[in-house]
Amino acid sequence: TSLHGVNLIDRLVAGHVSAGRGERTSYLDPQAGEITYAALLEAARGYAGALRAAGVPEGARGLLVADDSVATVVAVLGLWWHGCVPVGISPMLTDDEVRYIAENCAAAMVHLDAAPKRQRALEELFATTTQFAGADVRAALATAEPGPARRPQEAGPPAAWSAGREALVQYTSGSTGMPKGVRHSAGAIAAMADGIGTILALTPEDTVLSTARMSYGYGFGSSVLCPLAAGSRVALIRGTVDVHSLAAAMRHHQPTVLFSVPRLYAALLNASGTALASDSVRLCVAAGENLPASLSERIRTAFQAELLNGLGATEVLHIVVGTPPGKERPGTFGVPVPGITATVRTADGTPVADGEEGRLHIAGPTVALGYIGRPRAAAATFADGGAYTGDVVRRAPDGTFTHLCRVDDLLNLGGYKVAPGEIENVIRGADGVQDCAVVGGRDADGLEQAVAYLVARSGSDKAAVRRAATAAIRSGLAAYKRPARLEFLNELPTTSTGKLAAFELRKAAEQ
Ligand code: 3SK
Repeated sequence: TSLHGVNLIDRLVAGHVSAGRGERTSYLDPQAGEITYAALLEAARGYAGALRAAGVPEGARGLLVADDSVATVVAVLGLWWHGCVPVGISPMLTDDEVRYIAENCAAAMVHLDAAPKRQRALEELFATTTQFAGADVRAALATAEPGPARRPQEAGPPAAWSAGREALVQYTSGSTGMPKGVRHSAGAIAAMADGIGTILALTPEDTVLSTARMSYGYGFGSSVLCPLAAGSRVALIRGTVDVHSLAAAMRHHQPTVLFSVPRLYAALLNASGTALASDSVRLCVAAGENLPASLSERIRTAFQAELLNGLGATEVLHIVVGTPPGKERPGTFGVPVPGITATVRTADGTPVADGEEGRLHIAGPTVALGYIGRPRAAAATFADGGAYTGDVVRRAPDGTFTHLCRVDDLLNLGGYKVAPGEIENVIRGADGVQDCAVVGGRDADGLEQAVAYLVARSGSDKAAVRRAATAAIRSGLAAYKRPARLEFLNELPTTSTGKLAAFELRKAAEQ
C-alpha cells in the first residue's frame, strides 16, 4: 500500500480484470445469478455514473439500507468509484434507528434493498432523499441496458483515495444511546490484505460463504473486502441466515471457506451431527462471539478442516487476534494478526503483565479514524495510540489471548452486541409487568443468551403476564435480540446501596 494513494476499485476489482481474471465469478447471487469480475466492474462504473448524473457530490456519504446482494456490492463500489463514502446498515433496524443514522452521517443519497414490505416502508421514510434501488441494479446487471442505476458514460475515472481519508462508515451499538458511526480510512481497507488476509490466504480458487451480514463489520470483511482483495468467488445468502438456509447454501455452493458465528456452527452441528451438508470446506472461520473449547473441537471433527477462531471489533475493521490455521488453541483467540499489536491494559492505559486481566488495546493500520460526533465515547475508545475493543482479556506467557467478558454490559448474542436496557424497556411496556432485568446466561453449547427476569404486578396472573411479555418481545425486538428465557421473581435482587444486584442474576442465569 502506498502511503499516499489507494485505488480501491483497482485493488478490489479492476486489478483482477486487467490480470486476465475478468471472466471469473465474483458473486453468486440468489436473484442476479453469477456475476463475473468484469461485469462487477462495469456495474460499478454504471452506478458511479448514475451517482454523478443524480448530482451526488464527490466526498459525500451514501447510506445503504440493504440486504446482502451483489447489488449492494455494486453500490459500495460505485460510491468508491465516485469518491463517496458508503455507510451500510441492516434493513432490520427500526425506523427510528435508520432515521437517526441517516441524519447522523448526513447521507446525500440512499440505496434501498430490502424485502418488499420493508422496501416500501423505507422508500416512504426517505421520500425526500435521492434514492437508488437494489432491484434496478439487478435489472441492469441482467440486461446490461442503461437504467436508473446505470449511466456508465457519465462516470469519470475511479477516485484516488489518500490512505488517511475516510472511505467507509460502519455503525456499532453501544450500551446506551443510538449506534455510533465508526469512520474507516482507505488505508485501513487496503491494509486488511496484509493482516487477516495473510492468515485467511484466500485465492481465486476459493468459494466463500458468510453467514455474517455485510451491514456489520464482520460480514463486510468476509463477503466483500477479503474475497475481493483475493479475487475469490462469494456465494451470497439473502436476508437473515438460519441453520436451514445455511445447510442449503452449503449443499448448493460447496464453499471452501465458511465465515460464521459460533452460534450457527453449534446449530448446524446440533441439527446434522457430523453428517454435514458439505465436505468442501478447507477453512472454518468463527468470530463475533466467544467460541467455547468444546464447540471448537466439535467443529474441527465435523468439518475435518482448519479452524480460525478470531476476535474483531468494528473499531478495528476486522479480525485482529486469531488462531492461525494449524495452531489451534481451543478456548483462546490466539495471537495478533500480522501488523497488529495487541496489549492488555488497566483502566488508566498501563500495560499489565501476562496472566493478569485487563482491557484489550489494539494498535495497527486497521484502527479506525474515530466516530462521527460522540467526542466523549471517541476519547474513551480511541486512546493510547490505538483503540480499546471493549473486551476484557488475559494474555498467557505464550502470547495467546483469552476472552473473559465485556467492559460494558452489552450482551453478545451470536455476534450482535445488544444492550440489556433495550430488551428491558420493551418488556417493561407489557401489561402486568412491574419490573424487569436482563442479564447474560449460557445455553447448552456454552454460548451467551439473554435471560429476562420479570416481576409481575401484584394480583396479576403470571401466565397472562408471560403472554403479554412474549407478545411485546415479538413485536418490539428483532429476532436476534429476543431473550431465550423469561423467569419470574417476586422482586429483583438489590445491593446494600439499593442498586440491581446483576451479579446475582448472572449467577442464576448460568444455571
Ligand atoms: O466481533 C465483531 O464484532 C467483529 C466486528 C468487525 C469485524 C470482525 C468482527 C469479528
